[in-house]
Amino acid sequence: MKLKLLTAALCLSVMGVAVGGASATTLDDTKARGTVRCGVNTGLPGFGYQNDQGEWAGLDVDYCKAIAAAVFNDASKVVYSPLSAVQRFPALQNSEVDVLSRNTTWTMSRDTALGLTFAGVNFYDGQGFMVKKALGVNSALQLSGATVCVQSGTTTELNLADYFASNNMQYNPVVIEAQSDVNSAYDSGRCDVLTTDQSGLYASRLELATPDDHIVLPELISKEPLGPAVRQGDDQWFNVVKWTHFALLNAEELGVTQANVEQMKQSPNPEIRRLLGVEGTFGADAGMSADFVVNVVKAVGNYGEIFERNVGQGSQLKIARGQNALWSKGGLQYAPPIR
Ligand SMILES: N[C@@H](CCC(=O)N[C@@H](CS)C(=O)NCC(=O)O)C(=O)O
Repeated sequence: MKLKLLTAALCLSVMGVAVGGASATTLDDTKARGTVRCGVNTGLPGFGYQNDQGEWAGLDVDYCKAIAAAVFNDASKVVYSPLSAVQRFPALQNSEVDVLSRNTTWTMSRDTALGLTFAGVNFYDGQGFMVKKALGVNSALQLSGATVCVQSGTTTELNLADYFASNNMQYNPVVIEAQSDVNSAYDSGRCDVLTTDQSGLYASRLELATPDDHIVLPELISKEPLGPAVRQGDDQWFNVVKWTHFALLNAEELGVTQANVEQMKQSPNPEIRRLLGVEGTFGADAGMSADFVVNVVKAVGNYGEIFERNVGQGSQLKIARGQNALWSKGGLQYAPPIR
């Protein structure tokens, strides 16, 4: 209920009210306000959702906390705005949020026509399909003629059309704005198939009446590199978000964890000393404190810790690291050095 009211209020402000643009830089405004305004999912387990205590949690939410820890040394200094797929871009464009951290795919048109800038990829994903086991289907190529539930305003809707057209298959789309309604439509049998990012399928399956009656098909029909985005035209803020992300990856690569970050400050390894601000002026040059990475890792852990806690083995989702492993472990996650 609380969530619905919040979303409704936000929706109104997206449609009607012009919230004043940034007067100074986003970093100055953020510091003056004392909070980071973070656009998150309305409720996607593992990524952005409110837990049983009503607290925001998830991999994307930990990025909001990491940015707040980087700027304020206080991960609680975040104002969360739950945004649907359709609401998310206007909210960022109209300066209602400072950063969008919400399972959003980095695409060319979002970088150009929408005027956004992606600060990196914090989850390499791809679009998949879920069906009821009882349908007896084990490949997406058997789905011709199916009714497919899909959310509007997403890359998902576009990829779906491309996939069926390029495989000469027919389908009946049921296009719905709110993902919770998409999920209930599928659960109630209105559609044979549910399609979204594979991460979202595993998250949605947990919320179905009988999760074990459904399978995620093996095909991935698209690349969905998900990551935090900011408005174009403010390189200083872009750097804050980008280097918070890179710091999380570099911390994992260098073995700096939430538990050992304090003692790692004594490390003789020059890369660790630069990362933790013991040497150099890297943090200050970016408008943050010298030891911003210490504050970030103390608050949320390194990237691997964030992953495992929210979507990996420490979570109900149990998603494998796969492409999200570090480059040094066969994955795609790679950060430039602090130099
Ligand atoms: N990654 C895709 C899809 C993102 C997306 O919005 N996915 C849905 C399904 S997992 C979602 O998060 N819906 C929740 C909502 O809109 O409240 C995109 O950026 O367009």
